[in-house]
Amino acid sequence: MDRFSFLNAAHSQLIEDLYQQYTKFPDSLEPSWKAFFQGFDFALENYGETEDENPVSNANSNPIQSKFASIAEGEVSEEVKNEFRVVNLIEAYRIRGHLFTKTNPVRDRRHYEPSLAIENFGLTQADLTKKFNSSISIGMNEAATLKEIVDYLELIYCDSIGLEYMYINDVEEKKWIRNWIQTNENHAVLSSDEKTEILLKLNQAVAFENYLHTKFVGQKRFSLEGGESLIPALDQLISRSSKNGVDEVVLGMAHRGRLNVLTNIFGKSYKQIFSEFEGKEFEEDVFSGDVKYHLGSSKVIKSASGEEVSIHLTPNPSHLETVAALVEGICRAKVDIKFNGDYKKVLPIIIHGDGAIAGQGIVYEVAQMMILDGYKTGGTVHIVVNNQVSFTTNYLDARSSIYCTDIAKVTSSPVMHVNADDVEAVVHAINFAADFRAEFGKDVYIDLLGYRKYGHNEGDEPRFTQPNLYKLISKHANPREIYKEKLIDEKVVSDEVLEKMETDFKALLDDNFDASKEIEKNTMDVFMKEDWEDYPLGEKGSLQKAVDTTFDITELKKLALEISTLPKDKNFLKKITRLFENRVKMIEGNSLDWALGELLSYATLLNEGFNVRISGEDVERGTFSHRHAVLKTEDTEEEYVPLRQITDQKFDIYNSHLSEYGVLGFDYGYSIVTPKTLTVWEAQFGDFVNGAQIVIDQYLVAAEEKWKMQSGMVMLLPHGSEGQGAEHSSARLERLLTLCANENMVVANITSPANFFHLMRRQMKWKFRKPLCVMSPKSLLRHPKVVSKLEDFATGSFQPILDDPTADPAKVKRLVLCSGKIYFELLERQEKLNDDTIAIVRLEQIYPLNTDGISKILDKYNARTSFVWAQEEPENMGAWSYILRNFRETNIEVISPVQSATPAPGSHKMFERIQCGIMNRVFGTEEAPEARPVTV
Ligand SMILES: Cc1ncc(C[n+]2csc(CCOP(=O)(O)OP(=O)(O)O)c2C)c(N)n1
Ligand SMILES: [Mg+2]
Repeated sequence: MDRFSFLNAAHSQLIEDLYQQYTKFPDSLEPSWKAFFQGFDFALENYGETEDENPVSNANSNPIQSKFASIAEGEVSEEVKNEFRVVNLIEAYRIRGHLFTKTNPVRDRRHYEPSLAIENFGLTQADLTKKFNSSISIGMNEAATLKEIVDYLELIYCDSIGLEYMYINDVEEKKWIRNWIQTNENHAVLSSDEKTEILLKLNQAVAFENYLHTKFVGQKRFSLEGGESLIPALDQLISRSSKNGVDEVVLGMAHRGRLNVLTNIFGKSYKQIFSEFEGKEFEEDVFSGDVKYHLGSSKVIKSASGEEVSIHLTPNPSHLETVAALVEGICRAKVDIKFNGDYKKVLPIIIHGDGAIAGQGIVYEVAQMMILDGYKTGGTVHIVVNNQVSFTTNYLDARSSIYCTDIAKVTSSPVMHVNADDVEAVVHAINFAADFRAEFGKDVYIDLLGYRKYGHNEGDEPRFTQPNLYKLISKHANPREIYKEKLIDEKVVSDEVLEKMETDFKALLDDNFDASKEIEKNTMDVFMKEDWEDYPLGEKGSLQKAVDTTFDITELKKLALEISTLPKDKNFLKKITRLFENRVKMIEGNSLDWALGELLSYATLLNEGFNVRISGEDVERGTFSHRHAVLKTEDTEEEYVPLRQITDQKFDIYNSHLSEYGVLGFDYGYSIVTPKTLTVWEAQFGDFVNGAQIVIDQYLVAAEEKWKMQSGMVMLLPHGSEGQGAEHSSARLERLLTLCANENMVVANITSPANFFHLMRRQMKWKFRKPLCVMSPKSLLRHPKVVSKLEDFATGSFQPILDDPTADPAKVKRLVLCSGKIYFELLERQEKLNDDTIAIVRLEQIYPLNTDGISKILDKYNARTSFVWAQEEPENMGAWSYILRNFRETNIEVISPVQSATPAPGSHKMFERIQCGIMNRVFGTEEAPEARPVTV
């Protein structure tokens, strides 16, 4: 047998690592380990007969094992071996203690092997009374008996809190965590007042749910029962964080317990909630509102420590976990704009369900933001309201990981699993989360392990699917009763005080119930209202009004030259130098391309006091290498950002991680806080936007109607059929257009740099905010005809329709309406044919349609003129269905590729044939013999 079998493989590696660290940096180790190795060296020096004088020189040797091996078996005393065994036991508690906790309030935990029984570590019952020095390494004052050590470890690692942290690689973080939990054996130290306050919050949480249960029988409320300690937990998190320096808290949560949070944390009046149960309409006619358990709120409250804290509950759609991305974006915007980069001022809290956190991919996308430059928020506190079930699905079917929180390991974040029935442990875990986040600016997870008293909603029968569990739950006392008993035992509160607490609150609810009857129509709290005071909601028709987006031409040229001139003292790649020289030539030659148009829109907005944030995959250079907003010097890779040289305003541009859903959600969140920041998200190719479809459907297009929440978010979606195959051709314009109604956003497909410039500037010049989706160009980025003059930028305005500049209405027989890149193909054919019987009109803004402008153009041409919509997307895609719906009274024909299940063909030859077919049909020609007729 191995002489050192008491050191199992994993632990010998650990000790090996520690020993290595000790030999290099003895002071970096915990004092107890340092003392241990000093003793070990002493033992070696005094008793060790080394067989190999220099074991480290042997490449295959393991120095520590060699050193151990060098001690003759008989020379290691049983005490030393036992000391090692206790070290192993301690290590095992740290690594695996969380598997053996008392964290499940209603049923036994799964069984894990090997257990932490001392016999599994080579120790015996007889050792329990022996003293060991390893006690010092766990924070005990002096050598302690094994029994004392085990009891102590049980308290720290295996009571109502299970802690996972041993996967963290950062030594400082681990050390800090260890010190934190070793204080008072990882148990809360609370004054009587604090305990009474906790009970008060628990009473509110429990009594509120009971009240709803009896007054609104069977109505959906997604009760918190079984997880009510969330309320004292949030209360504590806000006050502890406020003590730690946080001024604003942004919360994202789903349905479960939301009404409880709205009332008992956000102070929404009980009567308002009761009134919402009556299903009354909202005050405003034009706004459709939302169900009560999705609504948001913003309040300033006084925390228990007396500090003012702004708290926000982000409006939430049904789609679980989407809101997490928004919460991060909202917090980041606040850090950037309001708190001057101080991440300690804003705290993001995300409340998850156990099913959702384990199952939804966006959780991963958001977790990966934790320390990314463009997306970090100084650490998020995640709380899982873990009721051990997801709708009807058992946890065993809901995940492969042991814990629903295992995502935490991706970011090496600590997790505390805590028994939701032990409210003091919950508060303690919350304090840990608040302190860890404040100390390290990283994410931390609290897994609040409770149960769900009823079915998924209150009309559901849970016993259909979990009969055994629900037998246990039905007999289980609620957490208020459990805590009450404890406080009575401890003589912290008397029966009379408790009774008064309960009757007073019940009376308050009764009064509110009566008052709720008086409310005729419901009103809605507007999320983050104070940030939007200068931007009232746009009135109907506002999107059609012209906006002054002009800019002084001299200043414009100056800015253009400044952002196109590189500093002489930095060394850039030759290609970059040439590209920038070429930009200067374009400016001097008064023919500016798309990139210049885009960059000038940012430059002028910055110049006027707005900020710009652009994010997305590879946006710094630009997927198509057109933007070059961030340059790297050739030698040192130093960053140079031309747009930052012209202004003190913020020009932020970030390459994102490879995420659409998470990043669009984040940037959308950013945009709802910052009306003065042009917030742009660019998809790598437009088709990838469907990965973020949930954000578009649930927020971007609908938030104003549901929650009166505005956003000036811009989405740049590269779109256009360019023979690259089925993918990368379409941003699914058709889908976006089906989402347009009530002026909820702008959808544009732009063909000139100047028009794009005005469109982007209009976004910020409006006195309200609307999302903007741009079908943005690929090949047009470098098309020789896609250029504009400085005057077009300086004096023009956004043109929703571009009429044919050369058409003579008297000669025109066919009016072709189109949008985007196909215009240039039509134009090319027209010029080739020298055909003046056809007028080509471009829709630059597809939604909302400028119907007056279109009517004026139609009126110019005579009644016999035929009217055609031409598109390169298959007939079932693109804007055709939308055009048809909007031109019901007009006799309009479509020329497009035939309907198809994919947006474009796989073969380039076929693509050419299809494009040529469109031209042939528009111009009535038979060119390109290979062109196949395109049916309509
Ligand atoms: C993305 C998404 N898929 C499905 C649903 C439907 N749904 C609503 S609640 C729920 C179960 C959620 O379970 P869990 O996260 O554990 O929260 P709980 O309701 O148990 O608090 C499901 C599947 C949803 N709302 N969102
Ligand atoms: Mg659940």
